Amino acid sequence: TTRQPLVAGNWKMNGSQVLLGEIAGALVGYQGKAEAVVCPPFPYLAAARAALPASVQVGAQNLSDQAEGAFTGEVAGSMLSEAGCRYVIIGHSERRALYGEDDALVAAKFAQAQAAGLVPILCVGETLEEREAGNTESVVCGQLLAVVEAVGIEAFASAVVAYEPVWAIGTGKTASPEQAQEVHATLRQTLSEKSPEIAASTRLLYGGSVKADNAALLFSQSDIDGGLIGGASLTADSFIAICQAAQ
Ligand code: G2H
Repeated sequence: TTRQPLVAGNWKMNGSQVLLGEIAGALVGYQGKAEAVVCPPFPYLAAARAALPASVQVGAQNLSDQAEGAFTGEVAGSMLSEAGCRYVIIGHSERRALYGEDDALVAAKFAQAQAAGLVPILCVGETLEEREAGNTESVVCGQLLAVVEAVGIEAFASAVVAYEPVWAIGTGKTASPEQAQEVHATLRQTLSEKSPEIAASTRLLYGGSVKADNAALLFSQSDIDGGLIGGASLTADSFIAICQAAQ
Protein backbone atom coordinates (compact mmCIF):
# COMPACT_ATOMS: atom_id res chain seq x y z
CA THR A 1 0.00 0.00 0.00
CA THR A 2 1.01 3.62 -0.32
CA ARG A 3 -0.71 4.76 2.86
CA GLN A 4 1.77 6.44 5.19
CA PRO A 5 1.29 5.10 8.73
CA LEU A 6 0.08 7.62 11.29
CA VAL A 7 0.53 7.46 15.06
CA ALA A 8 -1.37 10.07 17.07
CA GLY A 9 -0.97 10.60 20.79
CA ASN A 10 -4.26 11.57 22.44
CA TRP A 11 -3.29 13.05 25.78
CA LYS A 12 -6.95 13.43 26.81
CA MET A 13 -7.12 15.75 29.86
CA ASN A 14 -3.59 14.88 30.94
CA GLY A 15 -0.16 16.34 30.60
CA SER A 16 1.57 19.61 31.31
CA GLN A 17 4.12 21.99 29.90
CA VAL A 18 6.75 19.69 31.41
CA LEU A 19 5.44 16.66 29.50
CA LEU A 20 5.37 18.70 26.30
CA GLY A 21 9.01 19.58 26.81
CA GLU A 22 9.95 15.94 27.38
CA ILE A 23 8.10 14.70 24.31
CA ALA A 24 9.39 17.50 22.12
CA GLY A 25 12.91 16.77 23.30
CA ALA A 26 12.56 13.09 22.51
CA LEU A 27 11.17 13.82 19.04
CA VAL A 28 13.99 16.14 17.94
CA GLY A 29 15.19 14.84 14.61
CA TYR A 30 12.24 12.41 14.34
CA GLN A 31 12.38 10.77 10.92
CA GLY A 32 10.30 7.64 11.42
CA LYS A 33 8.22 6.06 8.70
CA ALA A 34 5.04 6.93 10.57
CA GLU A 35 3.67 10.44 10.62
CA ALA A 36 3.70 11.34 14.32
CA VAL A 37 0.95 13.59 15.72
CA VAL A 38 0.74 15.02 19.23
CA CYS A 39 -2.76 15.94 20.48
CA PRO A 40 -2.52 17.78 23.80
CA PRO A 41 -5.33 19.81 25.44
CA PHE A 42 -6.18 23.17 23.85
CA PRO A 43 -3.96 25.40 26.05
CA TYR A 44 -0.83 23.53 24.89
CA LEU A 45 -1.49 23.48 21.15
CA ALA A 46 0.42 26.59 20.14
CA ALA A 47 3.30 25.71 22.46
CA ALA A 48 3.32 22.19 20.98
CA ARG A 49 3.58 23.58 17.45
CA ALA A 50 6.44 25.80 18.53
CA ALA A 51 8.29 23.07 20.44
CA LEU A 52 7.91 20.07 18.13
CA PRO A 53 10.03 19.53 15.04
CA ALA A 54 8.40 20.30 11.70
CA SER A 55 8.32 16.56 10.93
CA VAL A 56 5.77 16.07 13.74
CA GLN A 57 2.20 17.34 13.45
CA VAL A 58 -0.09 18.78 16.09
CA GLY A 59 -3.75 17.85 16.55
CA ALA A 60 -6.61 18.96 18.77
CA GLN A 61 -8.99 16.62 20.59
CA ASN A 62 -12.25 18.40 19.78
CA LEU A 63 -13.71 21.49 18.11
CA SER A 64 -17.00 23.35 17.87
CA ASP A 65 -19.64 22.47 15.32
CA GLN A 66 -19.99 26.23 14.73
CA ALA A 67 -17.62 28.52 12.83
CA GLU A 68 -17.69 31.44 15.28
CA GLY A 69 -19.97 33.43 17.51
CA ALA A 70 -21.60 33.53 20.94
CA PHE A 71 -20.69 30.01 22.10
CA THR A 72 -18.93 30.53 25.42
CA GLY A 73 -16.27 27.95 26.10
CA GLU A 74 -16.17 26.53 22.57
CA VAL A 75 -13.18 26.51 20.21
CA ALA A 76 -13.49 26.99 16.44
CA GLY A 77 -11.64 25.04 13.80
CA SER A 78 -10.13 28.21 12.36
CA MET A 79 -8.54 28.88 15.76
CA LEU A 80 -7.02 25.41 15.79
CA SER A 81 -5.58 26.03 12.34
CA GLU A 82 -4.12 29.33 13.49
CA ALA A 83 -2.59 27.58 16.51
CA GLY A 84 -0.75 25.28 14.12
CA CYS A 85 -2.92 22.17 14.16
CA ARG A 86 -3.16 19.91 11.15
CA TYR A 87 -5.45 17.28 12.69
CA VAL A 88 -8.44 17.18 15.02
CA ILE A 89 -9.93 14.13 16.73
CA ILE A 90 -13.71 13.99 16.27
CA GLY A 91 -16.30 11.77 17.93
CA HIS A 92 -14.01 10.07 20.42
CA SER A 93 -16.06 7.61 22.45
CA GLU A 94 -15.50 9.73 25.56
CA ARG A 95 -17.12 12.69 23.75
CA ARG A 96 -19.98 10.48 22.60
CA ALA A 97 -20.55 8.84 26.00
CA LEU A 98 -19.78 11.66 28.45
CA TYR A 99 -20.81 14.75 26.46
CA GLY A 100 -23.73 13.39 24.47
CA GLU A 101 -22.20 13.78 21.01
CA ASP A 102 -24.39 12.01 18.49
CA ASP A 103 -23.74 11.19 14.85
CA ALA A 104 -25.30 14.45 13.64
CA LEU A 105 -23.08 16.57 15.87
CA VAL A 106 -20.04 14.50 14.93
CA ALA A 107 -20.81 15.07 11.25
CA ALA A 108 -21.20 18.82 11.81
CA LYS A 109 -17.83 18.93 13.57
CA PHE A 110 -16.25 16.95 10.75
CA ALA A 111 -17.53 19.52 8.25
CA GLN A 112 -16.30 22.45 10.36
CA ALA A 113 -12.87 20.84 10.66
CA GLN A 114 -12.50 20.50 6.92
CA ALA A 115 -13.83 24.01 6.34
CA ALA A 116 -10.98 25.22 8.55
CA GLY A 117 -8.39 23.20 6.64
CA LEU A 118 -7.99 20.55 9.34
CA VAL A 119 -7.84 16.80 8.76
CA PRO A 120 -10.47 15.05 10.90
CA ILE A 121 -9.59 11.85 12.76
CA LEU A 122 -13.09 10.38 12.98
CA CYS A 123 -13.48 7.87 15.81
CA VAL A 124 -15.91 4.95 15.71
CA GLY A 125 -16.30 1.96 18.00
CA GLU A 126 -18.69 -0.45 19.65
CA THR A 127 -19.36 -1.08 23.34
CA LEU A 128 -18.91 -4.50 24.93
CA GLU A 129 -22.70 -5.02 24.95
CA GLU A 130 -22.88 -4.21 21.25
CA ARG A 131 -20.03 -6.61 20.46
CA GLU A 132 -21.55 -9.42 22.53
CA ALA A 133 -24.89 -8.89 20.79
CA GLY A 134 -23.16 -9.37 17.45
CA ASN A 135 -23.67 -5.74 16.41
CA THR A 136 -20.07 -4.58 16.00
CA GLU A 137 -20.28 -4.24 12.24
CA SER A 138 -23.62 -2.44 12.19
CA VAL A 139 -22.54 -0.02 14.94
CA VAL A 140 -19.17 0.99 13.50
CA CYS A 141 -20.37 1.11 9.90
CA GLY A 142 -23.43 3.07 11.03
CA GLN A 143 -21.22 5.64 12.75
CA LEU A 144 -19.04 5.90 9.64
CA LEU A 145 -21.91 6.08 7.16
CA ALA A 146 -23.70 8.76 9.20
CA VAL A 147 -20.76 11.05 8.47
CA VAL A 148 -20.25 9.86 4.89
CA GLU A 149 -23.89 10.59 4.14
CA ALA A 150 -23.72 14.03 5.75
CA VAL A 151 -20.51 15.28 4.15
CA GLY A 152 -20.12 13.08 1.05
CA ILE A 153 -17.55 10.41 0.34
CA GLU A 154 -15.24 12.90 -1.40
CA ALA A 155 -14.62 14.53 1.98
CA PHE A 156 -12.86 11.33 3.06
CA ALA A 157 -10.07 12.03 0.58
CA SER A 158 -8.69 14.17 3.40
CA ALA A 159 -9.72 12.36 6.57
CA VAL A 160 -8.56 9.60 8.88
CA VAL A 161 -10.79 7.05 10.60
CA ALA A 162 -9.92 5.55 13.99
CA TYR A 163 -11.50 2.31 15.16
CA GLU A 164 -11.58 2.28 18.94
CA PRO A 165 -13.56 -0.52 20.56
CA VAL A 166 -14.98 1.10 23.69
CA TRP A 167 -14.25 -2.02 25.75
CA ALA A 168 -10.53 -1.67 24.94
CA ILE A 169 -10.13 1.99 25.85
CA GLY A 170 -7.99 2.56 28.89
CA THR A 171 -8.89 -0.90 30.17
CA GLY A 172 -5.70 -2.71 29.31
CA LYS A 173 -7.78 -5.00 27.08
CA THR A 174 -6.57 -4.68 23.52
CA ALA A 175 -8.45 -6.08 20.59
CA SER A 176 -6.42 -8.91 19.14
CA PRO A 177 -4.71 -8.05 15.86
CA GLU A 178 -7.18 -10.40 14.12
CA GLN A 179 -10.22 -8.80 15.80
CA ALA A 180 -9.03 -5.33 14.89
CA GLN A 181 -8.11 -6.29 11.33
CA GLU A 182 -11.56 -7.78 10.79
CA VAL A 183 -13.27 -4.52 11.74
CA HIS A 184 -10.79 -2.42 9.76
CA ALA A 185 -11.43 -4.54 6.67
CA THR A 186 -15.17 -4.03 7.15
CA LEU A 187 -14.74 -0.27 7.47
CA ARG A 188 -12.59 -0.15 4.35
CA GLN A 189 -15.16 -2.23 2.47
CA THR A 190 -17.87 0.20 3.56
CA LEU A 191 -15.87 3.11 2.15
CA SER A 192 -15.08 1.08 -0.95
CA GLU A 193 -18.76 0.69 -1.77
CA LYS A 194 -18.86 4.50 -2.10
CA SER A 195 -15.42 4.99 -3.69
CA PRO A 196 -12.74 2.31 -4.16
CA GLU A 197 -10.08 4.98 -4.69
CA ILE A 198 -10.86 6.81 -1.45
CA ALA A 199 -11.15 3.54 0.45
CA ALA A 200 -7.70 2.52 -0.74
CA SER A 201 -6.08 5.77 0.37
CA THR A 202 -7.86 6.48 3.66
CA ARG A 203 -5.80 5.73 6.73
CA LEU A 204 -7.58 3.57 9.31
CA LEU A 205 -6.07 3.75 12.81
CA TYR A 206 -6.59 1.34 15.68
CA GLY A 207 -7.03 2.71 19.21
CA GLY A 208 -7.57 1.12 22.57
CA SER A 209 -4.75 0.18 24.97
CA VAL A 210 -2.02 0.25 22.32
CA LYS A 211 1.34 -0.12 24.02
CA ALA A 212 4.95 -0.34 22.92
CA ASP A 213 4.83 -4.14 23.17
CA ASN A 214 1.63 -4.77 21.16
CA ALA A 215 1.86 -2.00 18.57
CA ALA A 216 3.99 -3.74 15.96
CA LEU A 217 1.66 -6.71 15.56
CA LEU A 218 -1.41 -4.48 15.34
CA PHE A 219 0.24 -2.16 12.82
CA SER A 220 1.38 -5.11 10.68
CA GLN A 221 -2.25 -5.98 9.80
CA SER A 222 -3.07 -5.11 6.22
CA ASP A 223 -5.87 -2.63 6.96
CA ILE A 224 -4.37 -1.06 10.10
CA ASP A 225 -2.47 2.07 9.17
CA GLY A 226 -1.30 3.18 12.60
CA GLY A 227 -2.80 4.02 15.95
CA LEU A 228 -4.51 6.49 18.22
CA ILE A 229 -2.68 6.20 21.52
CA GLY A 230 -3.96 7.36 24.89
CA GLY A 231 -2.17 6.32 28.06
CA ALA A 232 0.97 5.15 26.30
CA SER A 233 1.41 8.57 24.64
CA LEU A 234 2.01 10.17 28.04
CA THR A 235 5.61 9.06 28.33
CA ALA A 236 8.12 10.03 25.70
CA ASP A 237 9.80 6.63 25.54
CA SER A 238 6.64 4.63 24.92
CA PHE A 239 5.18 7.14 22.46
CA ILE A 240 8.35 7.08 20.37
CA ALA A 241 8.59 3.30 20.57
CA ILE A 242 5.02 3.07 19.23
CA CYS A 243 5.78 5.56 16.44
CA GLN A 244 8.75 3.41 15.47
CA ALA A 245 6.64 0.23 15.52
CA ALA A 246 4.81 1.40 12.40
CA GLN A 247 6.58 0.08 9.31
C1 G2H B 1 -8.58 5.25 23.32
C2 G2H B 1 -7.14 5.51 23.40
C3 G2H B 1 -6.77 6.83 22.77
P1 G2H B 1 -5.93 4.31 25.45
O1 G2H B 1 -9.32 6.24 24.06
O2 G2H B 1 -7.77 7.51 22.04
O3 G2H B 1 -6.74 5.54 24.75
O4 G2H B 1 -4.75 4.03 24.56
O5 G2H B 1 -5.50 4.85 26.80
O6 G2H B 1 -6.84 3.14 25.53
